[in-house]
Amino acid sequence: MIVIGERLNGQFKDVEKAIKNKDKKIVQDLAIGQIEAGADYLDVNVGTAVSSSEKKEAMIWLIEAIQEATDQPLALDTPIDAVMEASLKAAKNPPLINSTQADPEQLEKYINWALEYDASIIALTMDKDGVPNDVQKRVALAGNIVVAAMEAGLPFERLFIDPIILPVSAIQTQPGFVLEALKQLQGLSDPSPHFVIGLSNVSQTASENSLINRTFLAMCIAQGLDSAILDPFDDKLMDVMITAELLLNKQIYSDSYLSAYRSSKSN
Ligand code: THG
Repeated sequence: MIVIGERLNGQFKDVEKAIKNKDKKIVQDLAIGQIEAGADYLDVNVGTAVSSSEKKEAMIWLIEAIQEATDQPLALDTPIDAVMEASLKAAKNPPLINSTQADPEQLEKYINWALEYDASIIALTMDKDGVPNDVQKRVALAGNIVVAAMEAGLPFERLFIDPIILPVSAIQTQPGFVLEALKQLQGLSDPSPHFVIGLSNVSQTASENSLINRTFLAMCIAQGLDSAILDPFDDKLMDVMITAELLLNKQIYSDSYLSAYRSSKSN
């Protein structure tokens, strides 16, 4: 699994406060901690910590604070074009663009940025009409995304398709749609793109969020999910992720497979 640590997001109170107070230590501790817990990328999102006009400055401050502590690649998480472009310029190592929607013009612009900056890219199976309320449109938009990547010459190893999970507390049919879309999208192209979700969305406003997250993660991995934006500090979640991959024969079994996986990540 390609793990994208979700914790450097202004949605979290500690990060919001750090952005407002320009407290680098909190940011840097979260960066190092997530890497030690198994994050391959660090998602960076200012959230609602600052007003729209201050988002670019806040994002650059966050990126620079993180990069003083680590060279781990970043997932640049912003829906604003100007903030994305400035973030791409600020990122030291080839980042992951998070994200573009599947409308042709935005896809073309963002895929061209991925090529220009040597970046990878997450493309969402949604367009200007919003998140599809079914499987079929998700699959159709994923097809458009793959064609756009192919036409632009972006290698599929650098393409992540996100079928978008919404909170189960709000729309209970959505998790099933995501699972079925993942299933239908296997074998979409050879080689396959990656498949990613923002896992914690599924449990937003629910009280059993950790349980819901880890159950849904196991189900998605069984349908071919190979990357997730998640909380790497949730040990039970990470255990489920590692065990799901073991059961799919993607890790070698030994009695100490959990610690073997973790030490392979920290080396
Ligand atoms: N797809 C892609 N990127 C994404 C998402 C996605 N980026 C953002 C988001 N979704 C993934 N990250 C989070 C981070 C936090 C939460 C959910 C998803 C979350 N936060 C708590 C809340 O809002 O209730 C904060 C709780 C707290 O402070 O402890 O749930 O889908 N490509």
